[in-house]
Amino acid sequence: MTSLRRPLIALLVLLAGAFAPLAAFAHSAEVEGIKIGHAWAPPTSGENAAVYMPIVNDRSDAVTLVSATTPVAESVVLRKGTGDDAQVYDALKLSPGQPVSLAEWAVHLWLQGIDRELQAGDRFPLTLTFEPGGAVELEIIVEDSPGH
Ligand SMILES: [Cu+2]
Repeated sequence: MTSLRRPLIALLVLLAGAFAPLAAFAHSAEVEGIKIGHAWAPPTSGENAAVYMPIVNDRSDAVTLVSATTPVAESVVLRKGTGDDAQVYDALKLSPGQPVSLAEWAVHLWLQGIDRELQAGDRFPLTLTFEPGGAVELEIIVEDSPGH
């Protein structure tokens, strides 16, 4: 039976290799019932960048997004609006069962003091902390428009 098993093992190794990059590039996540979908950022060569994603709090209690950090920027704030009209927030409350879009037209993450150019296809880590819920690390995809 060895002759049959060997191809099977070879196939499994191939499959594992094919799926490994997907796992490494996971950019949606869940922590304690807080679900985060496709997280992305438009390309920029400036010092600031927006990060967008949908979040749904599937818990029975409200949670608050209290902080966001990334090694590519000095600081991350929550922002609504653009330019001089923009308002900045320290935290974002997420009511139970209510989907929230961190989007251009709504409150979104605003990275300040970026240390590199963000080009389409780049990826960078970003950690969100919820109370209650804890911290979750995401991989943000840099793309011109959300991929899916
Ligand atoms: Cu996605």
